[in-house]
Amino acid sequence: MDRTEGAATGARKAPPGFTREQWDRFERDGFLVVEDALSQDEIGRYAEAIDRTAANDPKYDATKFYSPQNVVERDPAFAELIDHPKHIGFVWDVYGELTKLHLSQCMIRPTKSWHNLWHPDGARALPFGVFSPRLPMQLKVSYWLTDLPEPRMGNLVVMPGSHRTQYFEHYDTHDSVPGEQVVCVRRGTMTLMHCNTWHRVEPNESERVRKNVFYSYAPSWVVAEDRYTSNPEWLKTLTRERRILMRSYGHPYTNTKPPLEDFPLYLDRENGTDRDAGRYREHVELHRRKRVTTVERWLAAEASL
Ligand SMILES: O=C(O)CCC(=O)C(=O)O
Repeated sequence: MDRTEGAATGARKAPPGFTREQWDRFERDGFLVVEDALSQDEIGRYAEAIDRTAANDPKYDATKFYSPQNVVERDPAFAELIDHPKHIGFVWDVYGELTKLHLSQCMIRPTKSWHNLWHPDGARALPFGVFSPRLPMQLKVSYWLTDLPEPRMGNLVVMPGSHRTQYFEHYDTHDSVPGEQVVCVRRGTMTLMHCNTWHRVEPNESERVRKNVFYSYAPSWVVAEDRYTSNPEWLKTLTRERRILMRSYGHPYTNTKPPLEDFPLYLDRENGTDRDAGRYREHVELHRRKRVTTVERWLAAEASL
């Protein structure tokens, strides 16, 4: 039986995610740019949240690179970004019902501050890509809150297609490499990066201070990057989806097998159902059912061609 069961949990349909063309580009490059994702109001609100966070932090030094983590707990504007409708559907297309916020971070990159060497995200000694050579075990969303029209403004630099290799000659250097993409963006742009994509950061030789946020997502069973669990009082202030996405479980294995009340995270965006029709006998409970992700469906269709 095909059921629509949002009413019991208050679950909502998943917001829009990848178009097929966007997914193909993301798979090809390990990187995707979506311009004008944020309104001017949102750009202002999130930039102000970064300024507030810095102003409230005794460790902040305006001359230095600043990148606090688990910022969702520091400011309501950052909590709002946990499931921002401009990106959460993209993430859900990959991680489906086990989506977790892996890291929330804001960044300030002033003139001549420290900048990263070439690296992929995640484990180095045995990278995520060894186990998951195609799908990202971690997906990094960024909202760019400063115009970065030219190189040497503290831009992110990616090597398109490099997510398919475990080795990169320029690892741990600042080398400028033929074929690299210096990410020059208008504020309000969203980018999505595959964790295996090799990337570095340009020096900031401009007078402009770069501000952005990074929100990474992963399957719930990958250990989060910036916390063990979240403050229970703070969790109570969140909406249902945001609370689930934090995956603040008292026992570690619950990340692998979340409880029934955390399902569905979202209803199917097309037909509003909480389960895939015709897969299981009726008695199998929702949290014990595998549900096919959008990306999985696309890969399966490709494989059967
Ligand atoms: O700041 C950036 O553009 C990228 C930072 C980075 O390399 C990282 O967080 O892994």
